[in-house]
Amino acid sequence: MGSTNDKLILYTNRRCPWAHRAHIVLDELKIPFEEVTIDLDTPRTAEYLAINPRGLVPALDYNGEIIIESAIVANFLANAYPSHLLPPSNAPGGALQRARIDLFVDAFISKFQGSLFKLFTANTDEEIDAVVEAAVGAVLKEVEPKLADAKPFFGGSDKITQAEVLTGSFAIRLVTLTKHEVYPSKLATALAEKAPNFWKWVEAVSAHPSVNGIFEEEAIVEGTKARIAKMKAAAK
Ligand SMILES: N[C@@H](CCC(=O)N[C@@H](CS)C(=O)NCC(=O)O)C(=O)O
Repeated sequence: MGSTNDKLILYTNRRCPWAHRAHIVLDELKIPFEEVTIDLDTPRTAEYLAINPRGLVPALDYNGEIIIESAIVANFLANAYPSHLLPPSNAPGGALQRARIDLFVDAFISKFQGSLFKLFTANTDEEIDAVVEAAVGAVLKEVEPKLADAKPFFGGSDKITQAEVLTGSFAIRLVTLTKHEVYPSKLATALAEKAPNFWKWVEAVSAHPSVNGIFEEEAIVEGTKARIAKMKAAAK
């Protein structure tokens, strides 16, 4: 169980949506921590590779023990510091609600977010339209129905939950990148029109201070543009 004596160090980079998950959970739980920024534009130092041999962010140092992988870090923190984010698994209906959250996150990440990676290499209008159609289709099939009772957050909650901890960084990027035409704006228009539960939820999540508090809009927009240009150049 987490305590006020815990010493936490988060190795992170605020540009990274996976690391952003750890920031959301730490902010929501009001856990003090030390933030160490890892430069992702240069090779990882031997010092950082000793902390995380995978060389990725985030990594969490929890009282001297290293935990890696964003979902594992975020779930560990939500379990160690019980809160509104996750019901206890032994509470009535708790295990089931946790399974619903897991299914929602799985659908969002593997079906919807996964389909967006193709935007990075889509060149023609036809290719872009095909990605938008697949992404909207994935939302309608697997995500929209799971948000029918969102109020405005998952499972009828008025506070964010672990579902938003694990998807919020991608929701805010969806709003921001379509607004700046880094992702096609027709993706936002189609989602708002065809998947109203989803779009209402996306907007509520993006407006939440635990989600937008560390979000550096300009840096994310410019960084994503640069990444897309690099991937398109490599694909030529
Ligand atoms: N599965 C990992 C993914 C983390 C990840 O891909 N982080 C990226 C930044 S967004 C990274 O550290 N990239 C460094 C590199 O590839 O050199 C997680 O969920 O923590």
